[in-house]
Amino acid sequence: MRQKISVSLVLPCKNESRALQVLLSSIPSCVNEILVIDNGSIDRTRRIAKKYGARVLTELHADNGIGYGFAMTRGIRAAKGDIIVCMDGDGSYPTFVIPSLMQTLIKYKFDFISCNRLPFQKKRTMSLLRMSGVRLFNAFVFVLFGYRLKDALSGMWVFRRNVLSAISLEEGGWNLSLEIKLKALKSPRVRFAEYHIPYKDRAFDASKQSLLKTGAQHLLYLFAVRFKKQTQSLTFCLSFRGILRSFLS
Ligand SMILES: Nc1nc2c(ncn2[C@@H]2O[C@H](COP(=O)(O)OP(=O)(O)OP(=O)(O)O)[C@@H](O)[C@H]2O)c(=O)[nH]1
Ligand SMILES: [Mg+2]
Repeated sequence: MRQKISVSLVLPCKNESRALQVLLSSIPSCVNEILVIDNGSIDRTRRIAKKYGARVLTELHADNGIGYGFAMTRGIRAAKGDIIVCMDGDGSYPTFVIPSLMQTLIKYKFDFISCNRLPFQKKRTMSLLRMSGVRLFNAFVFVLFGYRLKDALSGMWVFRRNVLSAISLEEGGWNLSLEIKLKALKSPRVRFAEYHIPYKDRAFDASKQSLLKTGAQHLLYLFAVRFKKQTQSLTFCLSFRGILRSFLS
């Protein structure tokens, strides 16, 4: 008899009560466990999450006020499912694609699927600045690492639990999104694919994003990772990055 595969959904959330309510009312039945990782929300995020049966975890670590990566990593480590789905809790990523993502992962024996928002099928569904940023970082990832991604900055991905033994997650802020994809791509044990999804800009609550600041942090991260071996001066790279990051904050 074939064993049922369990699925965990990991949602980092900070003050997302309205979006979370909409998101949690549209979870497909293949999801067995929902984890909401809160980082000091002062709205009804925790209450809404509990109302819909989610496990609510608290992760108070933050990097210049942003705890996205810490929260995501905490949720990933706590998830019990054989397959782990990660996405923003702001309702901008589609929950209805989860069943077909599962099928694709299983049918084609992929280990990690990153969900690409670009190219848009119909009209553009994100700001011009954000879209240009995604294209720019796709190009950086290609030039620096040779990986051709359609969406290097996607906030939705799905992977098998065994991927966690092949990669280590260290980035606490927005860079986690780049880190997890680059590490999965780099690992010879991880079969990686991209899967096209529809995307819409957030409809509720305030964004925690500062696009230019995050863009600068992504850039520093990519260069630090790319050149740490060649220069043999990781300490220098990281402290330089540290100085620049505190300057940018
Ligand atoms: N737990 C936790 N979640 C966070 C933190 N910062 C952001 N998030 C969540 O991470 C997800 C992504 O953040 P967003 O603000 O949507 O960032 P974005 O998608 O780049 O930008 P917008 O959609 O335009 O706001 C959302 O679910 C946020 O609530 C944080 O410090 N802690
Ligand atoms: Mg968002």
